[in-house]
Amino acid sequence: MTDDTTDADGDALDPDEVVERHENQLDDLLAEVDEPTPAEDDSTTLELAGLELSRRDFVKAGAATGAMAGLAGCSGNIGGGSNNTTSSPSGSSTPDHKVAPGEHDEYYGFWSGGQSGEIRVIGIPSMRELMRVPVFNTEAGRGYGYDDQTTEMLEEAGDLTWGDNHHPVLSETDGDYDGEYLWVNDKANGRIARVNLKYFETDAITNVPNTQAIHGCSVQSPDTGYVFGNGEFRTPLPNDGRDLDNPDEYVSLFSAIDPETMETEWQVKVDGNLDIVDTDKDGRWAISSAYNDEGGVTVSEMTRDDRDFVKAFDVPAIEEAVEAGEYEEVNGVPVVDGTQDSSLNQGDSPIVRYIPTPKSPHCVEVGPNGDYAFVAGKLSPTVTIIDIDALDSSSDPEDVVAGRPKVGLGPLHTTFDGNGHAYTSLFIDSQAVKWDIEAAVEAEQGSTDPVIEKQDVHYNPGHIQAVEAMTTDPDGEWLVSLNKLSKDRFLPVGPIHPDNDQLIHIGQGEKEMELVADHPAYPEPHDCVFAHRDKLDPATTWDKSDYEGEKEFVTQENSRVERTGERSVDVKTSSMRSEYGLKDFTVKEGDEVTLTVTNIEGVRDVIHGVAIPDHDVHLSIAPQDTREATFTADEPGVYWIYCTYFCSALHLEMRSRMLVEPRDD
Ligand code: CUK
Ligand code: CUA
Repeated sequence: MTDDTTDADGDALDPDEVVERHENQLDDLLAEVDEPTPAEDDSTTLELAGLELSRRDFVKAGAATGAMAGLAGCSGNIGGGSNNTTSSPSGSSTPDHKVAPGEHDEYYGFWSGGQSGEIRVIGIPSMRELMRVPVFNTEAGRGYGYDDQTTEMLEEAGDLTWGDNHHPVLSETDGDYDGEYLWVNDKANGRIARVNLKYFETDAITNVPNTQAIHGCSVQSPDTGYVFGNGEFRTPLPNDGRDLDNPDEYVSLFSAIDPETMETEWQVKVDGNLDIVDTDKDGRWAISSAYNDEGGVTVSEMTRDDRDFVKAFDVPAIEEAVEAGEYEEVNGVPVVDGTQDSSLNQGDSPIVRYIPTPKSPHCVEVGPNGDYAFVAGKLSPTVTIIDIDALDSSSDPEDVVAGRPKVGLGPLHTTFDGNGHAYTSLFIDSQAVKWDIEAAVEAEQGSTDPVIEKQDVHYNPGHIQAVEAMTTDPDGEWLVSLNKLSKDRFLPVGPIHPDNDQLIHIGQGEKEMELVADHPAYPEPHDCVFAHRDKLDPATTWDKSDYEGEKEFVTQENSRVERTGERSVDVKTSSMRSEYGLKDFTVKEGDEVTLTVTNIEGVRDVIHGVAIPDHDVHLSIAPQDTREATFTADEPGVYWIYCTYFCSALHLEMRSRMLVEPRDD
């Protein structure tokens, strides 16, 4: 493999050479990764369902699926199963995914927004976007990052303007979604945020110390004991200028965050790059996929060895170590040594189990009954099934591997229907593969027999999620494949393409998969999570007792201007259809103005906005809510304040005036 970006003659690569280089690189990597330890006879063919194809053909097939416009399904149905294609079979018993006007969806879907930094709320099965919840980004539509409260929260969390959120996770009680909170990671900046699902608003962001790239994010089942975050990038500890070019000293950190206080309680440093994390259903183990056990800093170094190690964190044992003072405090957080050489990892009960897997796996997901964790191979065509009970009882880490079915090329993520089936996304093959979990445990490692069916998707799927799949009792019925590339699936909109989230009907798992809808997605969701609508109870107006003592509820009678200093003034006003409590107010040039506005209405869906030209102020105020904005009145003049929500027939007349007097001293 070459890491060069020039061809043999030293010329810059042309686009065709770039494709060829990428294919060769993948080909090299894929050729060796069937098992943690390659077989003596390292043949270059894969046998699937009686077919003998070279790995090269597989790579080509995957590439072709994406490259050929209109030829959906060209990679065929390798691996057996039915000949399921993209057209709906006539006479199918699939329930309608379209939701009639005025009807509600059955499920809430929470999508991470990737580099847009937001959470999107999408109804399932209609796939209609219901709302966006800004998290790490600013968003004027909801006044997020424009009022004082959210601005301060964003400033305290690092004063950054964006985040890269991948993994939304829901709070649980008794292993089921309780509809209270959602947490999501920021891979870009090592943060975790919490969204309050009463108000569908971000209410806390924590900047996790000592880490870059919080990637995997999971709540500790069954009762949201912690929120766990995986620091993916290895850095010096502390990262203060030491060991700059000494990668051997870099570590990645597993962090445990208190879901209420959002404080980082403890961290564990480990070898390799931590990737995704999920927990068992009893509060004992958190299981993380990981790659780059080599500790490399380039692609070729990171993929040199044929195996990596999944890490299983024994949470009570780590808590004991913290309790016993067996840690080093770094930037105020106890950091426990969980590297392979650590004294805490010798003997019969290591605090972190290192479980060998084929090299560079991607995800880990724990199945609904908590028996198994599923680690998709990425560069290996297999999913490694880890027997969670065996983590405690077996001394040889190899013994915890309960099965390793061969499912297809580029497996990334797995989801569940609650009826014994797993569904794994195949990035390179551009397919969703349905397979039988118990059959895979019974079968020989590397067997394709557990594979039931493959469904082509368009194209190159990352996460795959079925409804309620992360609970102990998934519903089956619907599954979404979050495809990274859409290529030719939509009207062209310029060179940056939307992703394509595809809705697939799976019934209770007894049916064939049926692709029913494409849904363009703004870049770039990674994952989503679906909760039945009965599990959430969002507020329709604010409850002012939720901010009592923090902000005033300003009535019409109480609307007023108070000078608080030589150059500062408080302006407090109510709002309702179709007037502000103050029809105008006067401040002096250079004043710092703190504007407090209450929406005194109690009627659902009557929102008022506050926009002040040239002052970068925008508030969105729901009924019974109060928001504040602080700004400087720099320039003398008249400024018309207007309402941004079309709230009534007199909305256009809903105005106030800010009169800024010249200051003559
Ligand atoms: S990751 Cu993006 S496809 Cu951040 Cu869960 Cu796998
Ligand atoms: Cu209030 Cu428009």
